Amino acid sequence: MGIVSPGFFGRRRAGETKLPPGQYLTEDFPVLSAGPTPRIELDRWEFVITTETGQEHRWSWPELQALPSETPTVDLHCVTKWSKLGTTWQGVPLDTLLADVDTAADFALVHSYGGYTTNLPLEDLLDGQAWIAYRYDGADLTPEHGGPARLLVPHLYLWKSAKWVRGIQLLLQDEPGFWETLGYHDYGDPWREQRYQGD
Ligand SMILES: Nc1nc2c(c(=O)[nH]1)N[C@H]1C(S)=C(S)[C@@H](COP(=O)(O)O)O[C@H]1N2
Ligand SMILES: [Mo]
Repeated sequence: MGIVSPGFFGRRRAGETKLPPGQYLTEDFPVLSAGPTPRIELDRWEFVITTETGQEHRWSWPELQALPSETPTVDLHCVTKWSKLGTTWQGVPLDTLLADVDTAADFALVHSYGGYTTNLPLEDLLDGQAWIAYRYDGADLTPEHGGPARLLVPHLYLWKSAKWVRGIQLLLQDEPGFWETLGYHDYGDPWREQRYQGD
């Protein structure tokens, strides 16, 4: 009895709290944006995955909506130390969007409308860990929280969850995004408190 593989409980280690080190709980949903909130008309909206060879895979808004979606309930951890537990979203898993993409890339640089970028290993977008989310708490995602659609990759600090997501560039070599260039950690695992470079 009691033989459970380490990955069985997912990212939450057995016996640990749901609050990563250095974080505090908040009930409200703070808005953190490095610039103005872009407004994107849905008939102009598109999401594009670009491979390292320049091959493009595009989805219009109706095409994204037509894909099977999931409704993950996840905990959010911001590097400014607030955590919000049990948030419910609706979106398309990146597994679905990447399924037909032929790539040898190990890295992803996420691009947003408005110019924000953030980087992460491609494998962190796979295996049910990341979504293009367009609904939050049963309603369309509001512009300040990233609507029409944002990346949701809750196992990393929330700056990796690019709001107003426009596309993902697949890369053979890692390239830092906006906050990573300014000294934030390349990976950003809240459970290892990877806030800044060198952590
Ligand atoms: N495009 C874009 N995405 C972004 C940001 C941003 O400034 N621009 N801020 C990041 C940071 S630092 C955090 S903590 C979260 C905040 O998401 P929220 O405003 O929905 O709480 O969005 C992340 N995604
Ligand atoms: Mo943040």
